[in-house]
Amino acid sequence: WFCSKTGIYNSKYKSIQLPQNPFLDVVSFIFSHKHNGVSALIDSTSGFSLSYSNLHQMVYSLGSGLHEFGISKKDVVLILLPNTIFFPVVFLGVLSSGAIASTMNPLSSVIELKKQIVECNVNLVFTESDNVDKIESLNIGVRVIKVPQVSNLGEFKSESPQFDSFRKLVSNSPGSASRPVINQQDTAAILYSSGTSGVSKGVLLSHGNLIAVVELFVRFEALQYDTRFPVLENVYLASIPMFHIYGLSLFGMGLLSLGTSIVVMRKFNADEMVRAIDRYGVTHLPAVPPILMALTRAKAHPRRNLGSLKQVSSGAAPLSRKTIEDFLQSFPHVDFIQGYGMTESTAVGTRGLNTENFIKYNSVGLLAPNTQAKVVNWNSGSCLPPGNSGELWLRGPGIMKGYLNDADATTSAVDNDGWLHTGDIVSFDQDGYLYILDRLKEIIKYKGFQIAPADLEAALISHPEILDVAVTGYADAEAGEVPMAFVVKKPGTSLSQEDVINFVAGMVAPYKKVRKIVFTHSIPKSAAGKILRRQLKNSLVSR
Ligand code: AYL
Repeated sequence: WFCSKTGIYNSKYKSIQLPQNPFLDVVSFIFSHKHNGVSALIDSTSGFSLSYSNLHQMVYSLGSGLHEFGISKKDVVLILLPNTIFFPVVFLGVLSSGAIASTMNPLSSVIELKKQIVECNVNLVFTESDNVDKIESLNIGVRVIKVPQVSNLGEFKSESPQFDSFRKLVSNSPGSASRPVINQQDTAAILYSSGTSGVSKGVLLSHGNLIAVVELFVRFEALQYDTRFPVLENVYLASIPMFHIYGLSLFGMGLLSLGTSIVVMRKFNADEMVRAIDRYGVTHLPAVPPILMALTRAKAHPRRNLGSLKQVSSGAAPLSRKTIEDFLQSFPHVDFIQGYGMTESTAVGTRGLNTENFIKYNSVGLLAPNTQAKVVNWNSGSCLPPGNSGELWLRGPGIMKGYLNDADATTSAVDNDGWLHTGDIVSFDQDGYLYILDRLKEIIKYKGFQIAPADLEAALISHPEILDVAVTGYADAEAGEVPMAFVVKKPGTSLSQEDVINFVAGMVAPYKKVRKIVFTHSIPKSAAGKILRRQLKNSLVSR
């Protein structure tokens, strides 16, 4: 699996034959897998559910009905929704129409919304009532389809006119309109990520990329575990968001090809999570580090059972050894694994695999099938063998098409040979297991969410009393990191730390808020004008 001549790490798994037909879309691929699953998506608070046949009918109905809203192939539809059983309906419906889905955190600010709508040239937005005003305030004439909240389904069923469009879209009999021809190379989704530097950018993912994650991550893992955890008996809890690639791969796509049931939580909340696990007999919980901590705390509660859990996985951010140990002490019988991926690799990367006598909790696991890696010394460019640390490069069918309207960023992220330069510092061990050691790139990870320092710097510098600024991450036990800003004030101004925090809070989604401010006299920069973030971080230690 490691070739010392080329410096390439190959997956230890046998490669999987991906569909060869160039005219294939991910929705047809997902629904081409037959299974006997009944309940597809269950709302955690009300218990309201969509069966697999409901899902199939609604997806194709929505897909064929969208042309009545002026949507044709390659138009961009924004999905501005929290986790809801309707998220996969809208996402897959949009894709089956040949249009492109762009996803976004529904708590985004008006400024962030406008940026994405304009950049992606969005034609139509699906959202819930609470966001309609925000979109209308932009005054850019984009059409909005209101999606009912599951907690208010009564209103939907009582034929309230506000949901006419949605009702009409999901209740056509599918098959009435002919389906467009979609090529695997066609763009299917635009998700946002900053990559290794700069502001957040649209990541263009093709139908082929999405087919890759369905097959190489989600189906592969579930089928590998099938003898221990039979796929049709699995009940997943969707507490991580579907607008992000991790939740989208699982709950918006891959698991829906397997017939498992997914309990959907609108937003992460520790008490509700625990209630939902016991109420629905949840067996599988894909998580991020803070969710793991919340589970460990919940287990201490004598009235909670949580005995149904069979597998918990963590990804999207570093996990401390202590968090893993505490978790395992509370849940000795739960299979725990880590996974690693990026938006730019469509979440295809590595996943842990435990067998009875072979367990490596601290590792993020083995390379997915059909996936290759290199570990590259960032000074010399040489490729390193197991046991050495360097930057991880990834190659395989999950690697994105590129960034939207940004050829320069694309070429610096994916080189001519197809290698994605991840910006993560890693090493492989002698068994081919990967360890994430550090980050070369700028992004801040707050509870697994990405925050681009450049986005916050742009917001801060627009303040009339701020001369210069640099943003970096500050270690936090619960969130992993929180954004911290070094601010140079204009002389003679009375700006307080609180003023700065409130100023940014008005411009960005709540999770992106700057939570710590340090006033300083100057920002260290390289000769080329690049902010020296490490130096700034280190300066804190020596203060
Ligand atoms: P993005 N440990 C440490 N850092 C991680 C891990 C991990 N397990 N997983 C992701 N990261 C960091 O685009 C790393 O810096 O996608 C990486 O470059 O929001 C960055 O997060 C990517 O952030 C999977 C597959 C989780 C995918 C994911 C989440 C992908 C997050 C589990 O099996």
